[in-house]
Amino acid sequence: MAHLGLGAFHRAHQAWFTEVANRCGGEQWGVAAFTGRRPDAARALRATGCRYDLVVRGPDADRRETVSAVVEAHDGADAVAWRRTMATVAVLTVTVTEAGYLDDEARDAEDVRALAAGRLPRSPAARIVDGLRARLATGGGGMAVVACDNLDSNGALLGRRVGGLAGRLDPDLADWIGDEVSFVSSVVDRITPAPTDEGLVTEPHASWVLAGDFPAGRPAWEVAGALFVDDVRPYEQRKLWLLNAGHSLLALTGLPRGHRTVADAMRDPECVAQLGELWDGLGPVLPFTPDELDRERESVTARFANARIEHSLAQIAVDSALKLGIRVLPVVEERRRRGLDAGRGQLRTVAAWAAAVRGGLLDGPDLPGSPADLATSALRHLSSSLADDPDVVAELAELVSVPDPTGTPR
Ligand code: CS2
Repeated sequence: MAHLGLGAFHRAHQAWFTEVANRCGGEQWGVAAFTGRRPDAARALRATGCRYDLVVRGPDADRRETVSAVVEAHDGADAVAWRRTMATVAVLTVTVTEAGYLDDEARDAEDVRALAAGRLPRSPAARIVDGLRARLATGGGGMAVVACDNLDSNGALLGRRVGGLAGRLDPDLADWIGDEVSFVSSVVDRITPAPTDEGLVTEPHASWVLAGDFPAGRPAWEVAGALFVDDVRPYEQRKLWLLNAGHSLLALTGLPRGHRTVADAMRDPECVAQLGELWDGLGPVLPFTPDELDRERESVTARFANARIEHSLAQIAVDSALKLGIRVLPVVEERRRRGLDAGRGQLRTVAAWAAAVRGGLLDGPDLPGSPADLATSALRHLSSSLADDPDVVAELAELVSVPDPTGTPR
């Protein structure tokens, strides 16, 4: 199998699932991994023969595991290795962050020109088109592309991006992709902070829920706990709206309160109360019973509170505007569709983002000063439809005007 986006998360998640599947005997799989944005990651991994240790850090103790499922590490710009690999693998897994799924007309046009000229394009979707074209040219059959980033219907979205770009290049290639390549949606979960001198630290919890076909086979990831389902949506919404939105809330409200890590923020009763308020907003919109949601809240609370994991709030705050559009605004939209208010915890997260941008803590658009204008322009930036809802604007305006003890509105 191949992987695009070699980073800490891949090594702690998909590579680890493959490692555990291999350990149980049966078919042995290896990963040829390609970096997305950091060629140095491939060099560093090659230096250890692609083997590495994971420090699995529970609340009380560590466990060390050696992973040897990654068998090749390549600079993502190595077109020869990419095409050779994509011609033969059964599965490609992808972790390219939320930003990797964005379409951008100028970049897409440049990518289509690069593809037409036989050069390796820049965006992940266009790279996949390049690899699939090499596969078709050498007579390769169908394969699976598994999206592993924190977005709603990630596989379907990636499939549309790849199909759209392929169609602009070569309709026959687009038809072949449509017929033979399966875009699998998946929900991934394992808290893995950016590695430090101490190496690659991850939490004990690891989950993976997948929906889609694997026309050329796959590792037996289920032995490591992966779940194969018909529809990932309920799992995806629960993960994005509860855990990931919780992370964003803690980052955006915790940073201005002087906290550095998720666990630090979890020691602040105010942050914990806001997290509870955010999660209370999910009850009416998630297809799980109150008991199931309570259990999930408890489990995520314990994971966030694991003080032996140093998960930096600044790392989570990166790309906040994009993340809120995926983790928080869909909840507001769903609540409004059901005739409910916007959700106070959800709007508090938006207000915290607006305050952080205005206070220069985060990069973002120019936001005007008065609460009503600020609320409208923040919403306009994050979600085109909500800014036209006067109730949502009014509720948000009320929250952005509340000053916190450090003097930053939140
Ligand atoms: C986090 C995620 O950085 C972030 O935005 O919310 O990386 C989170 O740690 C993972 O999705 C956990 O599975």
